[in-house]
Amino acid sequence: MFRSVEELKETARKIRINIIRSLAVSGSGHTGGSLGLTDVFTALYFGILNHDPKNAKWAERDRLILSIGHVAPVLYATLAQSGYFPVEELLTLRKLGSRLQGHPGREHGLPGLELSAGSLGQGLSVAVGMALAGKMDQKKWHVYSVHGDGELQEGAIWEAAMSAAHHKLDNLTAIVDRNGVQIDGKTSDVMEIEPLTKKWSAFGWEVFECDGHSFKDIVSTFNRAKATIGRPSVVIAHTIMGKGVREIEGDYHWHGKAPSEEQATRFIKEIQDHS
Ligand SMILES: Cc1ncc(C[n+]2csc(CCOP(=O)(O)OP(=O)(O)O)c2C)c(N)n1
Repeated sequence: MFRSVEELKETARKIRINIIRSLAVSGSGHTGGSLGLTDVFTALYFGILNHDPKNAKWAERDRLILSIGHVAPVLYATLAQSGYFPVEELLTLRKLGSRLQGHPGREHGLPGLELSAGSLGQGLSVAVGMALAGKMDQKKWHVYSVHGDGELQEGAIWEAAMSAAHHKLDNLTAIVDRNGVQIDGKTSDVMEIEPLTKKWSAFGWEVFECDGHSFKDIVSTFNRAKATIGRPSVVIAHTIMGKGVREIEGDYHWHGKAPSEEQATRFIKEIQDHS
């Protein structure tokens, strides 16, 4: 399902606009990380994943685990853009009875959602279990799990990382949103996670890095990661929190804040003008 870089850019623009619209209507939620991960999600769903939005439970699909449930708006907007459910449903974000809760819950029946998430540090263990099942059943599908850099401060991540290497899970690719910030500030101030490539490497993983806003780089890096044999792979995607809106870019205060209607109008115009 390869798309041209221009098509991916246009799709990412639509997704960013829908993220802002949904957050402005809900009045709460996580804007910074969602905008920062938009290019990675666009590349995954429109250029990498083997999936079928019309048949969300297709047994042979690649699995994408969102471990950082708080950036649900980017997952929801990407799933809707892919055709899993109507784009208009994004405006029900965080409403009572909606399938799109602030942190994703499978009990609400949203097509394309693989994991209920929100409590940080758990997704990699789930991804390891899925990848192990895929190996046992000799399946060809690949498991991707998305993590925050602040999330890597959770000990459970490293327990899962150790087991993935032990079981030689080359059908698993973890993605780290390396935006350098978390809820309370810079990761280097809250709890240093460097040297990150050496850490993953020491845990037995094949390590890749990419510019998380260059589609060419993201797509080629994911393709190389998927080709890894005999060990799990991790892609450290260098991103900017809030990418696409200058007022938000790099500002951790936007980790968990939604735009007002007035801000949303300005932000959407900025994204539309930047073509
Ligand atoms: C186990 C657990 N502890 C704390 C939180 C609260 N929390 C939500 S997001 C977050 C920061 C995560 O940082 P990062 O992974 O870098 O995400 P980003 O700020 O880049 O979106 C925290 C502490 C949580 N959801 N789960």
